[in-house]
Amino acid sequence: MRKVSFSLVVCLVMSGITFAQGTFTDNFNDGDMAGWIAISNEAWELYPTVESGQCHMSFSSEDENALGMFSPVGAVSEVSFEVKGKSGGAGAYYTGILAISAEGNVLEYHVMEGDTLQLIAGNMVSGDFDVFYEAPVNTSDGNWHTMKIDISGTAPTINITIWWDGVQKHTEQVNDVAEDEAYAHIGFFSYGDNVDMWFDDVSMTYTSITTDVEEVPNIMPKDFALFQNYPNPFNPYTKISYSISKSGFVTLTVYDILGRKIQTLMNEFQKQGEYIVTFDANKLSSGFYFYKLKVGSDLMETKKMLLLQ
Ligand SMILES: [Ca+2]
Repeated sequence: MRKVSFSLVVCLVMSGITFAQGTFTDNFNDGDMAGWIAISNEAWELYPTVESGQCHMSFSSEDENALGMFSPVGAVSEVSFEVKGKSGGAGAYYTGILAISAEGNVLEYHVMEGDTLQLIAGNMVSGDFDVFYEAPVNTSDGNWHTMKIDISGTAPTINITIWWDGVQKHTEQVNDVAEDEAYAHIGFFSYGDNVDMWFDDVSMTYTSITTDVEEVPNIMPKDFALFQNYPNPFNPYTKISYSISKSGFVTLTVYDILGRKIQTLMNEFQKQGEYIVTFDANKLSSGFYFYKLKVGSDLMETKKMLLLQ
């Protein structure tokens, strides 16, 4: 059962910046992962599934591959994210929490590797990774292990702390974060040759930040709809339509398979109604892309589309 609580929405209008706090939980017991953004090596077209009330990432191959899930709440800051993980036996090179900045280029954290817990902080662009070795742990013991990451503070200084089974394993302060890099997409993933991992019981508190908005309309989840693009697959044009039943600040953004922002199709205050936007993928390569509609401060929905050049 996926549960998004908007009861904590608090609006502080300061210099055109609006902060909205929220919580998100998912125990996958309803059998779906609506709203999650699944990621995969696009050549494989393999994605996480929901089985027996748990998220399952599984494949067997000698070719390294990765499966992952970004949380439905989009790029956030001041976030505390926790998820349980369990190995089904085949193991994985890396399994852990994924944190990628809103610009798609800053941080990735791996929480465990094989039978040894390692903490790896890296830059997605430069490829530079610092490895922090910790005591060996058995991730193939069939037991659930809890992974948690906190990202606190605002640009230019943020603090990142990681826990493993409730024990703090790593903390660091980053002092040169750009404002739009302080927000991160948070999720979890597995990477390796043979992966058989289960995840469950996601919980998250976060702050989403919107700039240049004077007020946040009171829009409930049923008050907007994002429709599947048409045509799909497409080459190179497709139309994306959505409807909002109350006025609000609307952003419609296209991301690639790694969560990097490709194009902002809409970014303005709109009145209630139905809207159609044409997406031109003429300069993009074939593959899956995601489009995310955000209405107000933290109500959003994501859908996947396929470009075949
Ligand atoms: Ca469950």
